[in-house]
Amino acid sequence: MKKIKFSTAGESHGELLLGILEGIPANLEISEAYIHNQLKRRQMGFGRGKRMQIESDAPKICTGVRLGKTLGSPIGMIIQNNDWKNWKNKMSVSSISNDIKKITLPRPGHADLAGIQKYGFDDIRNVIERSSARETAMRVALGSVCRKLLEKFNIYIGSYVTSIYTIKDLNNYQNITPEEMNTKADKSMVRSLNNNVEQEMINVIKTAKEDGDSVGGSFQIHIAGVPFGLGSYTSWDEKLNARLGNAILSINGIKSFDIGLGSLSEEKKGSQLHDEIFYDEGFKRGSNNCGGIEGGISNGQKIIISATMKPIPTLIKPLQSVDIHTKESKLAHKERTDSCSVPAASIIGESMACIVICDALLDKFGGDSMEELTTHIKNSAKY
Ligand code: EPS
Repeated sequence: MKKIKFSTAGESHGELLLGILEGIPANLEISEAYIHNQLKRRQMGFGRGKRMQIESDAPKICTGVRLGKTLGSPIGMIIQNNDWKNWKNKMSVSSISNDIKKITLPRPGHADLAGIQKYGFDDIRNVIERSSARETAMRVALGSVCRKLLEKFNIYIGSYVTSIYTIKDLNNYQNITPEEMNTKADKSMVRSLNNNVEQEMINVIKTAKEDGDSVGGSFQIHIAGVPFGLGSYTSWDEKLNARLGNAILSINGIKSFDIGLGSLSEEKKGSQLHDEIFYDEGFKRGSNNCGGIEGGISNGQKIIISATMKPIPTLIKPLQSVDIHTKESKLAHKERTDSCSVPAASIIGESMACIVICDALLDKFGGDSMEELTTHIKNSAKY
């Protein structure tokens, strides 16, 4: 990240989540209500467990905003964990005398075993709490501020679910806007745009849940309105595709990331894949297989990202594991879980993309205030 810095803190069942976002120019209008609307989108989706019914995920802006506008200083936020009241002993900050049962059966696919080995813990609870996807609520909150900034420059981000388990939506939605995409996807329990596969997606999640199992899937993110020239080919860490990849692959459970046709590019010859160039009052392209980024630079077309999330590793019908203390062969630990959280992951993906595009925009155009940034973009942005 070049201009934006952010960090989050907080455990899944601790008192709250904490976030700090630095680098947002002064005078951006922002409200808790705007951020809360994005957080509500993350809470939705068929296949979530009971936790989302407990949480309201209401953000509180604590610093960096005055009278509805950013000050240019670090923006600090908190989100209370409503469930904390049920975990006060287990998550006590101070050492307490109560005997708290340790978790000793690592779940295959989770951070459990690698985590205790790395940090020398004898209780997997110490790993579960921070490796939980609960943390992503704060990423969505901070990403919403970046989304608000991007909207000021008509850059919009949308997403939808392309597959759940083996049920795929093969339609191409390049012709609809990200706003249209979200309007429709947000009404669907699985964030699907395709009425023909939506029910099948719901059914595979239902079956997985009934079987004590879980399912993953894929989603696509579309970013429209991005000017030419964000990112660069000049150095490895300037490339916009790599910066987006880093952000998306950092989301819990994400196993693959693609730009444009991505891994499907191998099925095409060069003559079939590359997007031909025409001129008609400006350069035009015949297609967008590159997904809006060439040579690590945005080319003015829609940026199209695909990502795949693995099935959640906490299983109600657990897999084989080994007790970390006794070394006895036993079934893995189980606790409340989601049977599918791909719809939520698509919102987290949108939010991470917002942070990266906002960072790249500020990197190229700069400005201490929104007024300055607007002037710089007006004077030099190419669309
Ligand atoms: C999540 C909160 C968690 C899980 C889920 C995501 O709440 P709890 O563990 O109390 O049920 O629902 O996290 C996982 C499944 C995981 O493996 O980390 C959230 O807020 O998104």
